[in-house]
Amino acid sequence: MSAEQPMAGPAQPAPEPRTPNPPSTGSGLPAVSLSNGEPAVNPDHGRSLTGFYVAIGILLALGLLGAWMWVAWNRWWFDAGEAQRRQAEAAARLGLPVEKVVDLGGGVKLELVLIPAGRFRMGSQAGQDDPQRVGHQWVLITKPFYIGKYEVTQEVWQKVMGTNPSVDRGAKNPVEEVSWDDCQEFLKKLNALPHPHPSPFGRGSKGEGLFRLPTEAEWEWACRAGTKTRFCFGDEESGLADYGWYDGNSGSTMHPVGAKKPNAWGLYDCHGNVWEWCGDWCDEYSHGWWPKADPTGPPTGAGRVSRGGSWGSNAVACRSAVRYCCHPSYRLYVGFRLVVSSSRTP
Ligand SMILES: [Ca+2]
Repeated sequence: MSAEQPMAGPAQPAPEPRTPNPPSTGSGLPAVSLSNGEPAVNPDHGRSLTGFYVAIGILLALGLLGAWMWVAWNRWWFDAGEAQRRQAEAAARLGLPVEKVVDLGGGVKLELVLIPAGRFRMGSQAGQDDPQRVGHQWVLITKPFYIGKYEVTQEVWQKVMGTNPSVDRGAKNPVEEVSWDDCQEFLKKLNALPHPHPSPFGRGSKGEGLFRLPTEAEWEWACRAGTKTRFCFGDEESGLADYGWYDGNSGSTMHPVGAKKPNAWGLYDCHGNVWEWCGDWCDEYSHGWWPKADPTGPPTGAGRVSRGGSWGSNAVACRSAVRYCCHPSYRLYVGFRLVVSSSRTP
């Protein structure tokens, strides 16, 4: 051993080869390697791509489902044939007639029409006049109800109250000059009438079967009869003269009920003749996407809602969505229409 020779140290382990055996791809085939020895194909790459495509597929399916639901949700309106089919179906399920006549005696009758449950968008839509009041609210009407085929007539008011406050007199004219508060007195007396019971539903423990004013939502649902247009018959004011009395055809006076065409559910004079009180206090619509079920308005307010316009209103004020808010003691040009609600679901 020479002095230049290094001293032998402890034995060093043999270095690992730079190119190990080709890693398995799991398929039994070796992965292709680059010159530095790293595999060119990540063994997890195929699974990652599969997961990516599955995720994209799920997202796409959810997107399509959401789009379909959005379209289906917004497509709430229907034509006259469908309106009548739903009305007949509701009557069959309840075992009640579409039209019900309540005899008050002395030849005075109340005629009622069954309105099915349903879903709609209440209020004005963009482009339907009255831009400062464009508003809407999704509403669910969860139970069918009966509503007056006509505005309450003077002979009906006279029969129940023994008086007639109207200025333009006529037995078949709608009663007018009645405040919201006056209507409450009328309802008390009507609901207290003795046997034969006037209610078509019979009475429940929570007020079902009693006559009352329609809610604002019930009124508009009944007036629209499946339409989303400005009027129950369409958008054109030129058609209004066939369906109601307004300042364009009334001759500045009211007219007997039922002289014009009904809507698809058989209601007369929803547009014009007299404004019609609803039960609700006035408030702004919620504008949200979450529907309100059988809304009854806010608990308090300054004015009660009336709907539909009168013989003295212009065509715009007679639209299905127009709402007019008045103090409960207000009387001018205002009458009302009766509702009887059911405790039964459709
Ligand atoms: Ca009316």
